[in-house]
Amino acid sequence: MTDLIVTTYDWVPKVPRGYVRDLRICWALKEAGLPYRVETTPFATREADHLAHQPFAQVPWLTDGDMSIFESGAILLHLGHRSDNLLPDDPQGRNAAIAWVIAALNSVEMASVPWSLFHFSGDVGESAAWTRTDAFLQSRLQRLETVLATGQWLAGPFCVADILMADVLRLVDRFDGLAAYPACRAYVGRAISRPAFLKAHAEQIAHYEAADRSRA
Ligand SMILES: N[C@@H](CCC(=O)N[C@@H](CS)C(=O)NCC(=O)O)C(=O)O
Repeated sequence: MTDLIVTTYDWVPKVPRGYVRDLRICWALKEAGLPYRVETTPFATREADHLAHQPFAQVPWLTDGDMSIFESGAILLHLGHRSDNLLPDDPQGRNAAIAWVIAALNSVEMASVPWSLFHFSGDVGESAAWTRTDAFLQSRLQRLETVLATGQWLAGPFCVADILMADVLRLVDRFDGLAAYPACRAYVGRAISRPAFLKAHAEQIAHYEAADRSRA
């Protein structure tokens, strides 16, 4: 019996499928070869039990025995301590990986999420707000392009920082936002051609298709 449980929604609309953040966790678990199972929480209602695990009523969260951990970055770092496939074990490599985990979330995703929201709402015309948001993301991508042009992965070997950064950039690529950044795009391509990503992605799509069938 496995003690690692990833909780995600029981159902989501079609648009976010393949991008729900439990994928980051399942991808990492597969990279590490750690057994786990997926449980669900209602999408339609956010009950007290959900808030007890995730204070913003979001997903994912991970249960590891008696511990419950929320925030995809925190979960990935937790898992990193269980597998050298996820975090290098030398101090320099480990610190670099942790720095890139935080950079993916706090320097790149901080710019990419508002940028993506403009795209989801189709509001990418001439407004000052869009122009500012786009410029913010471009400034991050320009720097990242230089970094990714010089190495295959962010911190030496593939690690949780690459899971996060590739997942963040994958959403930008969905709206063709990496067209001017060939190194970023090639990096995403390398990451998402890994068997662990392909399996985690296929399982997320299948999970929500099964949910559609049980609602029909
Ligand atoms: N910072 C959180 C973000 C979690 C998040 O945005 N989850 C989305 C699914 S990918 C969600 O639950 N959205 C529904 C909502 O915010 O109500 C993390 O990385 O875990």
